[in-house]
Amino acid sequence: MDKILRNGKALFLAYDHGMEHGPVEFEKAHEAGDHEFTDSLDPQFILDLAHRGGYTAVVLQKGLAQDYYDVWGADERREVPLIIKLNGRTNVPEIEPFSPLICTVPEAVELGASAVGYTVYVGSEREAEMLEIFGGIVEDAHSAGIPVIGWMYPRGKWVTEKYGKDTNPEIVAYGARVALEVGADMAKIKYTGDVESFTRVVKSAGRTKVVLSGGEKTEKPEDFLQVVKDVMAVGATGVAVGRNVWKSKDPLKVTEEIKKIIFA
Ligand code: FBP
Repeated sequence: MDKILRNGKALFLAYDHGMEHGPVEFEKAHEAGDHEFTDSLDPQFILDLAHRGGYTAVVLQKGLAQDYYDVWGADERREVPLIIKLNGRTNVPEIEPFSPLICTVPEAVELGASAVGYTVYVGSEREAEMLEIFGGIVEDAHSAGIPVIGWMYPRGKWVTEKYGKDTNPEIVAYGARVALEVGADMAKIKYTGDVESFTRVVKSAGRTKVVLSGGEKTEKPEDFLQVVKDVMAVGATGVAVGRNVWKSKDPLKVTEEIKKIIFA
């Protein structure tokens, strides 16, 4: 776990959106940017950003790990550890949320991963399949000596029916607890909207570390930074951020602001 942390804190640059949201997400980012260092459609741009920004790890799907990370400089690879996201899906089919496995733990290790990530759509009709696969991943990763991060995202018609929205604090805390129960080392969790409820989320996760899942880009960078402050104040280990950095006008500047909070 220490490999993907600095002083016990996590600052991950998330870049699995090409799979989850499609290129349109990066094009919007490009249009919004006016900084010399902004072209998030290009994976190399993200790797350079991760390096220049001093991220403690970068999150990629297997294909990018193979075509970009694996051929990156040895110094850069050492300085920016890799987290491979093992499953993924597009946002095209209108079906109950399910994210199939794309990469195995041995493949991820072969590609140089220091940790692996896996999305569980807690509450989905297909939750049982995802939990079963997740259990196997925890076993494989721990046998290989690397940590597992659960993207614990409540989602699906039952979540909407029973909890109203997927950021309802009760179902988010439930997701955090599931990560602990399954044996994940870290849970990536969306913000519940207020400090009190997020405190309970962190407590629900027990000894499973909690990292904030960045979320959609906020209109003002200060709003995102306030969320980072709030979650760090109640025991989060750090953040996994994507859109609030590489969709911003100045990704390196926002990165520095986040670092001031996380490594304070
Ligand atoms: P962001 O910081 O951009 O929200 O990235 C975090 C993340 O979990 C990504 O890893 C993932 O691609 C995306 O959000 C998924 O978002 P959603 O499933 O809510 O569309």
